[in-house]
Amino acid sequence: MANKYDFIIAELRDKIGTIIFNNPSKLNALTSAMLLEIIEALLEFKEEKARVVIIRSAKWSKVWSSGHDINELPLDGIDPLGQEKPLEKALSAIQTYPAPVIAMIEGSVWGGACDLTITCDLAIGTPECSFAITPAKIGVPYNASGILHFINRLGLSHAKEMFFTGTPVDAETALHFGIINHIVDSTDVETFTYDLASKISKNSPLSIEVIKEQFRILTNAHPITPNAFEHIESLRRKVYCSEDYKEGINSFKEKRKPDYKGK
Ligand code: YXS
Repeated sequence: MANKYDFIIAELRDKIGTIIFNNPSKLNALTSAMLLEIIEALLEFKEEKARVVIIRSAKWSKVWSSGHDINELPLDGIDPLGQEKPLEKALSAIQTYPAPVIAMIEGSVWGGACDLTITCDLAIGTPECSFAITPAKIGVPYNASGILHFINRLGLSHAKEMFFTGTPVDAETALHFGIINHIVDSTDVETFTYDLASKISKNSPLSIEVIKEQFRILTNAHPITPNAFEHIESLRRKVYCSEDYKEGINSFKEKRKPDYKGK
């Protein structure tokens, strides 16, 4: 499979697909262009009937991904995390991919990339990996589907601690919180991850596909009333139309600490 992408490398071997982030100059920030390439690569793997997909950064990465490209966060009153956005579409593509997607983590993981990690079915991290979900740091009103990913994966109290503090958790804590399934030394993490993928790839793809879809349906089975949804959206709109939202993004761009006023 010839690699035709600019910001990722896509490989397929023995029914195992691999997506390698390849935008080191931006610390693998999840730009729209990179996210659309991830979606396209997953479609390719689906056509090739890849039975497992591994998403990773280059070997020995210090930063797995610095999260959503902050320069692409809108400042004009548009929802930064609307369902039509490439990040949400990529998360949905991972959730609906008809086989397990495994995140192999080397380095630090930030914001939307942390959501991407826990949206994958499994995650393997090295002892040096860390994870931070950062909307509170940047003043972003995270969305309900993203918060549900964290509740489902980490449980309420761990999810609340990560969202409210916005600070990175280390590999041991990430294992305790359920973000990662295993901690494996950097020298062995590739062998471990591909052995795991190979084991899965030899099981029944039809059975795994329907089991994964049941996990997705059952974990998303949180019916809320239209009023509740509209209430959430009106609260979120107040935040992404606030001065504090602009302050969070501008302070990052100006490389200074934000001064939030609560309005
Ligand atoms: O100064 P230059 O032009 O070289 O650019 C710097 C950074 O501005 C840039 N950069 C980013 N640009 C856009 N979006 C990003 N997420 C981003 N992260 C970094 O990359 C160049 C090198 O960064 P620098 O000098 O800070 O590197 P470092 O090695 O000292 O520090 C690496 C990090 C990752 C610890 C640091 O760059 C950092 O804290 N980045 C922001 C991580 C973060 O908060 N990401 C969340 C993005 S917002 C998001 O994902 C969601 C919307 S939410 O917030 O809701 O979760």
